[in-house]
Amino acid sequence: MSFRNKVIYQIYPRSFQDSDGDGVGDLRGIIDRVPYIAELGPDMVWFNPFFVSPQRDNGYDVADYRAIDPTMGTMADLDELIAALAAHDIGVMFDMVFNHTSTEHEWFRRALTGEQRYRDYYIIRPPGPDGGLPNNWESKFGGPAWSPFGDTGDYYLHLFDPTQADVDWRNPAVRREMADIVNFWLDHGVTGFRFDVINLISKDADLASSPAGVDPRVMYTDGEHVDEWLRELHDASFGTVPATVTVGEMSSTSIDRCVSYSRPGNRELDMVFNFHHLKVDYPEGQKWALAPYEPMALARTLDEWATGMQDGGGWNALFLGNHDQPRALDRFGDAHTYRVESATMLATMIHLLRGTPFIYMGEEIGMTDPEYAVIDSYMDVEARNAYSLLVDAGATDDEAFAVVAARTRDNARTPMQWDDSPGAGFTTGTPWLAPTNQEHINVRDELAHGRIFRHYQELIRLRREVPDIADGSYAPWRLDHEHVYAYLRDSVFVACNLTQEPTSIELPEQFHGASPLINNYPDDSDTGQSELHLAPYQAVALVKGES
Ligand code: TEU
Repeated sequence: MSFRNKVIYQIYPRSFQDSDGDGVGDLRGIIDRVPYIAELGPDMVWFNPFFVSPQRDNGYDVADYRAIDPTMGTMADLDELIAALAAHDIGVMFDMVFNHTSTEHEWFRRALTGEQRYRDYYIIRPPGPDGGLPNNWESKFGGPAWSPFGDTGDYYLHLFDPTQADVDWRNPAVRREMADIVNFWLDHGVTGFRFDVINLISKDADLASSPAGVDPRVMYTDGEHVDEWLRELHDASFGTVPATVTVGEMSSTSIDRCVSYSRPGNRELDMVFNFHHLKVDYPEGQKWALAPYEPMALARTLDEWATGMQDGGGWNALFLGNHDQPRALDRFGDAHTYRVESATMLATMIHLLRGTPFIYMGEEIGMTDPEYAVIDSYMDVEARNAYSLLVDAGATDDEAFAVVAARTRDNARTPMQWDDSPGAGFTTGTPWLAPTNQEHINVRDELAHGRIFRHYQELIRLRREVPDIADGSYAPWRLDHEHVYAYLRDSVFVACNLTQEPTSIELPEQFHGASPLINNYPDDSDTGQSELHLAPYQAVALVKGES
C-alpha cells in the first residue's frame, strides 16, 4: 500500500505558471516552479489534462490522448518536467478522461465519415419511438444528453458538453484503446493515473429512459460492468507496474460501490474521490442554489465515509477542493476574519483522516474565490449554462449571478498567485482568468511570514513519520458536539473546531496528559487537562506516549 503515506498535490496546468506570456499556464512554467513544489514536499503531482484539446471544457475534451496541446508545450518539456520532479522523488499522475472524447478526436471524425469501426466507438442511436431523443437523460452541464450525429438523423450521447461524446465501453476495441493509452504513458515514466468520472462508463444496456420521477443518473452511474472493466484495465495496463498509484473520480456514487472499486485484492483502483461531503452546502442536493451550511453536516459526512470505507476495506482520497469546486476556505472556513486559522484547521481535519490527502494548488497559501462583478468574467461552460438556466427559470440577473459566483468551478481556476503584481507573477501577459486579491494573498508573502504553507509542510511530514496517521484505525469522538469534529487514529487524537465559536470538548481518558502533535494556534494546549479548549477554527492533534 505504497500510496497510504503519500500526499498528492494537484496542479491545474492552465493556471499554475505561464512561461511565454500568452496568459495561459504551460509545462515550461511548471518546470520553473519545481523548486516550490519540492519545498512543499508532496510525493506526487496530479496534473489536470494537457493533451491536444479544443479546450471547450479546459482539456477534458481530449482530441489526442498521446499528444500534448501545443499551447501547453512539447513532449520534450514533459520529459524535462518528469525528470525535474523525479529528482525530488516526486511522481507524476496523469488525468485519463476515458468516459468521452472530444468530437474533434480522430475517432469521432472518422465515425462521422461513416467508418463503422469508429461509429461503434460511440453511443449513437436513432430517434426514440416518438421521433424525439433516444431517452430522457440530461447533460450534467444542462440540457439534453443527446445531439444530432452529423446529418445522419441519428443522435450521439454526451453526458457532458455536446463537444464531449461518450465512448462505448461495451466495445472491447474501446477498452483495448484505453489500456494502450495508459501503457503509452507508463512507458513515458508516468506513475499515477486519475480516471475521470470512471463510474459512468457502464450505461444501461438498453439506454432506457429512467422511469417517471426517477433521476436519469441511475441509468448510467455505478453500472453493472464498472468493476469488470476496471479490473480488465488494471490487468492490461497499470496493474503490471506495482508502483503505480490510481484514483477514480466517482460521480454520485455510494460507499458500497467505492469499497468495491478500491478494496485491495479487487485489482481495480487504489482509491476513490467521492463528493458527498462537498454537497453538504447544496440545499436539497441542488448545486445551483444557496443556503447556509451546517458545519457538523460536514463532520458527519466525512465520518460516514471514513467509517464505511474502513469497515469495507476501501480507501478514500481525502480532499476539500479541486478544479471543479469553489475554494474550501470560502465554503467551510472564514476567508476574511479567520483566514489563516480556518485554512489550517481544514487542512488538519483532512490530512489526519484515514485516506490519502490531496492538496489543490493554492490551498497551501490560503487562496480564496475571486471577486468578480459581472457574469462575463466567468469562463466555465458549466457556470455560463447554469446562469442562463437560472435566468430562464425566473431568477433576476443579480440572483443568478450570486449563485454562479458562489458555485462556479472558476473559483478554483484563477491563476496561482505568486506575487502581488498585476499578473500575480503567473503571467507577463493578460491572464485567461483574472486574479483579484494577489496583493493580499501570494506565495512570496506567505513564504516570508505566513503560517499556512508551513502548516501544510508539517502535516505532510507527520503523515510520513507517525504510522497511525497512514495505517491506523479511525473512530469518531463526540460526533454529537455542535462545533467540533473529533476523531481518534489509535495513538492520535484530533479535534477541529469547525466554527468561529470558542468551545471545548472533553478528551478521551487515554489522552489525558497526551503530548501536542500539531496545533494551528500558538501552542496553548494544556495537555494535563481532561478537556480541550478550542478557539475559533482551532485544530489540535495530541499523541499518546512518545510523539
Ligand atoms: O468532473 C465530473 C463531474 O462530476 C463534475 O463535472 C461535476 O459534475 C461538476 O463539476 C460539479 O458540479 C470531471 C472533471 O473533473 C471536470 O472538470 C470535467 O468537466 C468533467 O468530468 C467532464 O470531463
